Amino acid sequence: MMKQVQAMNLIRGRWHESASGKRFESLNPADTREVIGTAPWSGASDVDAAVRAAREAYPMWKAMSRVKRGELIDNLAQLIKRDLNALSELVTRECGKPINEGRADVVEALHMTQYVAGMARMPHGEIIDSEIAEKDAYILRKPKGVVACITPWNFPVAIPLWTILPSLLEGNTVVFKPSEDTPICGHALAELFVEAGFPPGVFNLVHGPGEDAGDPLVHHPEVDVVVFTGSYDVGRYIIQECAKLHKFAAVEMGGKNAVIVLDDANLDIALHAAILSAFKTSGQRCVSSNRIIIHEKLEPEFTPRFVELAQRINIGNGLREDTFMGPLINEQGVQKYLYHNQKAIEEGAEVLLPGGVLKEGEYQYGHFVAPFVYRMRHRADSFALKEEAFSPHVAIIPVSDIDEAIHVYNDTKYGLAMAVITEDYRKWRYVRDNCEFGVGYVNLPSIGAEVHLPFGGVKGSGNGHPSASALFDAVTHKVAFTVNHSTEIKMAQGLSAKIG
Ligand code: UN1
Repeated sequence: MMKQVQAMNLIRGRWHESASGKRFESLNPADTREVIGTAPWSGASDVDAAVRAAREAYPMWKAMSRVKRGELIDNLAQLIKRDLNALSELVTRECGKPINEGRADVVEALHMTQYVAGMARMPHGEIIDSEIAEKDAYILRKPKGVVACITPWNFPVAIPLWTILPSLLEGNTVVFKPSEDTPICGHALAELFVEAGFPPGVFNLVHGPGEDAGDPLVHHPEVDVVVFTGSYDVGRYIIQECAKLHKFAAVEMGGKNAVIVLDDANLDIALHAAILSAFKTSGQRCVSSNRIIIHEKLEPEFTPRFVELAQRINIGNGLREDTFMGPLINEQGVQKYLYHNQKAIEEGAEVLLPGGVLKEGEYQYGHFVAPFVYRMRHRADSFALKEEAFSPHVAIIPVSDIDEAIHVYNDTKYGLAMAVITEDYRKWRYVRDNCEFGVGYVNLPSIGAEVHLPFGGVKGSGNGHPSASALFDAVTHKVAFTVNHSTEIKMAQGLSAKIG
């Protein structure tokens, strides 16, 4: 058993306990007898100290050259590379996903770090002509101030860096609140920020649950921007609270994504894409697909093969290289999975794989569940077909043509990821133009986005401010700036500049 980590809050470059002195445990979801570590249970006064530190560091940080800020981010990239294996293992132990996925999480974090460091030397504004020859006009970007980054457990290294790094490069300072399910990954990241040489107060971290630490952070008057990735309910609450306080929020929420298999699909690609979309990360990505929408002509051949593959999936401790599916994150995750399965049965699902909680042998101390697969025609009033299950819960939904496939895809409150399987460019183009999503794929799974693309959805999946490479837009103001180099004032739009 590895040594337990004593995570701390990081405020103004120093490690702190919470004011209450209370701590909470982070357990390994594959074996809850293993305590990965403990973290301070923070409240409003800890949040206040972190936000004040960020506010005080802001003038110094935004005055620093953007290229210098980029160099600190490059230092961080070197450290992530150095610690890649240790971080990957920590991700797997703390959030349960298989080691190959733990590694992909850290590699994705590294890619984001390299991308943002490189952006430091890229053009950062635009020169644009004025109507008046003697005026030079520019579009500049200015930072917004203090950014609160509130992130989920399922990508405990990558998603924090999607949001923290663009904020920092642009000259904002940051207060980071990692998920209470993965505080030790958050702590490991904070240690690297310190080692990389970021000045005190530029990057701060407070641990704790949403109600006690997240809520005061969202409401703090000195926080200018809230960037959140997580559930629909919390995201919606954050948007509403920020609107009342006149502060900016960029939120990424859930999805009820789908793989759409059209009548001309290559069946092997369809099967492979469907299995990866449904079961990687045990269905716990916001881009996981709970739905396979398939043309009824192919469905009878597809379904038995899909069920056979789903049955063969290796479920176990993620530290084993041959594990395909690790545990769910916690008991609430298991309850949510069971609730969705029960709802599907009540709504008339034809159950093809009964799934269920695994408790025998090596599963005894973890939150392991098996794939639940069912066939069901779409129903507008269904809960199971329309609400996110965040678990290996998969509906196979037969449809009679491409228009019905598009209608079914769109008939949820979400609009995040969409994958279509077809050999026909006219068909994928039609699907692309008529489905509502933010991340789309052809002949691929609905998972697997890369950091230099925007990441975000429409409808209930987001509020129009995508993350990853697109986050630069959320954490900067585009400023118009015009300079007159004549000795006279001349106005645009033919407006007279004469006085009297
Ligand atoms: C998430 O699903 O929560 O597209 C983020 C992917 C990853 C990121 C997923 N690059 O699967």
